[in-house]
Amino acid sequence: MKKNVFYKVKESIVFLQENDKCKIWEHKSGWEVILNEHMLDIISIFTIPVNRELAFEKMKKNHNIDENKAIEILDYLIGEGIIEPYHPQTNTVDNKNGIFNTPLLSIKECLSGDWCDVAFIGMPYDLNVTYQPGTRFAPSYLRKVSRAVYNYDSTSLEGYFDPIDRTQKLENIRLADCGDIKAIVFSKNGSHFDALKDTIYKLSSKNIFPVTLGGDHSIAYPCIAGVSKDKKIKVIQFDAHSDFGLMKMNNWREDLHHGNFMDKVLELENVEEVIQVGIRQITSKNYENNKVKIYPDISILDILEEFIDTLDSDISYYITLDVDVLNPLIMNATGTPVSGGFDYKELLLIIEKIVRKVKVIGLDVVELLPGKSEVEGIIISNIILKIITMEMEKK
Ligand SMILES: [Mn+2]
Repeated sequence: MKKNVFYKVKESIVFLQENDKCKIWEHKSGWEVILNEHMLDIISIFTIPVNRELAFEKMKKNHNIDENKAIEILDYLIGEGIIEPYHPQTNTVDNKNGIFNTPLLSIKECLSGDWCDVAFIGMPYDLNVTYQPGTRFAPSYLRKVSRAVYNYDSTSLEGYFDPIDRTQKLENIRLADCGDIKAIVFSKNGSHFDALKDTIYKLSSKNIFPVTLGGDHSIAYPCIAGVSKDKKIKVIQFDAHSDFGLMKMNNWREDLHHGNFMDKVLELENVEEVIQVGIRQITSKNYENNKVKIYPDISILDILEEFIDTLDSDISYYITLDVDVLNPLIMNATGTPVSGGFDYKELLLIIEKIVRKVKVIGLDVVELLPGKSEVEGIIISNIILKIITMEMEKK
C-alpha cells in the first residue's frame, strides 16, 4: 500500500437536502444517490483530506465500525467515485505554479486536514528598506527560477535524487505554496503583518513547516512572533547586519524597519535567545544584550563543533536567513551588501550541522533583490530545498 495517501470527497460532489432526504449529487455526470444519515456522516469524514488511518479511527470512534468493515466502506466510496485520492494539482495550463513547481493553494486548503508538510508563503513587502527597494519581487522570482532546481510532483510524491548523497530525498513529503500575502499597496507595518503572523501561527500549530519568502528583513518579526506565539523558541539569524536599532522605538508600526526589527524580536517573551551568524557591518558603538550571541563574519567556521555543542536539543529553533550573509561575490542580488561573508558551501555546512542537531520549526529568506541574473535565485532555492529536506527527513 502506498504510504501517505490522503482521500477527500470529490470536488464535483454536492450535498443536497430534500424533504428530509439526504442526497449527494455529482454535478459533472449528473448522478445522484440518496443516503441515510449514517452514511452521510461517514462521508463527511472525507470533506477534509484524511489518510486511511485517520478515517478508520474516526469510523471506529463515531460509528463503532471495525477495520474490515471500514476497508469495505472505503473501497465502496472510491469505487462509486464519491471520494478520491487527494493530490492538489499544479496548474500546468498557464504555468502559475508555486516555488519548486508546487501547487498554489489557499491557506485554507493548506490548513484543511493534516496532509501538508511544508507550506511556502510569499511576503512581497519592501517598504522597510533603508537603501534599495525591490525585494518585493523576490517571491515571484524564486517561483520562476526554483524550477531549475527542483520540480515537485504532487501525484507521484517521488521527491528527487541527490547525486551527492546518492539517495532519494523528500519522498512522500507534501509541499504547497500559499501564494503571497497580498496588497496592491501595503500600509507600513499594517494589517498584512498581522495576517502574516496569524498565518505562520496557524501553519505552525498544525505542524506544517512554514517557509516565508520575503520581502525585506522586517517581515521576520511577524514570522517569529507567529511561530513563538504559544511556545518557547530560539532564533538563528544569518546576516551581515545585526539589525539592532540602537535607538528607542516609540511605535513599532511606524518605526520598525529592516535595520532595527531585532529590537522587537528581543521583546518577544517566548524568544529565549537570538544567535547571530555572519555579522560584519561596522557600527558606531558596541551592542550587548544577554539574549544575543554574535558570531562575527565567518568566525563560526573555526569553532563549528563547539558551536553545535552549545545548541539546545530541548527547544525548537527558527531560522531567519538574510541572503547578505553570503559573500557579495556570489550574492550580488541584495540591497545592502557587505564585503566578506560565507561562500555557498560554508553556509550549507553550518546549516546542515544545525538542522542535524536541533529541531527547526520554520524559515524565512529575506533581502533577495532580484536582478537580471538567475544565479542568485538558484543558489537560494538550493539552500531552501536543503533545509526542508533535512528537516523533513526527521519525519
Ligand atoms: Mn538583515
